[in-house]
Amino acid sequence: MIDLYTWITPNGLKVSIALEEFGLDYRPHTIDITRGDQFSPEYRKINPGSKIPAIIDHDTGVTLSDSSAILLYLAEKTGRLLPASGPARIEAVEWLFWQAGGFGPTLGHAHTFLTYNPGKAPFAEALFAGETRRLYGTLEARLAGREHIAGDYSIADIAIWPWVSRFQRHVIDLGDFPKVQRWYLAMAGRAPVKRGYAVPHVTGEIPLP
Ligand SMILES: N[C@@H](CCC(=O)N[C@@H](CS)C(=O)NCC(=O)O)C(=O)O
Repeated sequence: MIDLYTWITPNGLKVSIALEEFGLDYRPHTIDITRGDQFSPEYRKINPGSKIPAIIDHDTGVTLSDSSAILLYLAEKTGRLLPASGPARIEAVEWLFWQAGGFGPTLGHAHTFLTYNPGKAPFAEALFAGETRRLYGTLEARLAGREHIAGDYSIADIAIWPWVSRFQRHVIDLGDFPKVQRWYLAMAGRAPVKRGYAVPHVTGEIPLP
């Protein structure tokens, strides 16, 4: 049994979607970051960094935070959605890191400036809007002639998709990136993705372009 501490944001959705895809037994716990649950003494024992998501795997005694590390851990635990070794594995890891180091943080900043604080910091708005578009261009080029991000469906797809599901908040028209849109809609149709999207509570339908 795995305890999942999460909220309705992309980093949390990555892990609930992965747990649904792997078919692992888990219990979701709501950490509402809008009311400061992440700073409670109880949660800080699980993740001293006060960020969601985190898991406790009672089968192994492992407590883990950071969505990319959790995805890697779950893929290794199950032996699924990540090649076991060789060039195919490192290619999927490359895109997992691309998301962790660039796509996720940049889109998060784009939300902060473009959607939550418009007009306060024009330079930052232009910077993150431009960088977001550049990263979508990278993804569009990557998906040319490919069904998935790296080889077969993998944790690289699961890491990137929840961020794309917030396309309205980073003011991207998916119609400008048809290969990303095709990949996004294909994943949106998967039953485990739909189930994971509703954790820790239903926020509505998956946004469609
Ligand atoms: N690198 C971390 C980032 C986690 C993160 O930024 N979580 C956000 C929600 S998506 C959070 O907990 N924010 C609460 C806060 O900053 O106080 C990961 O991939 O899990």
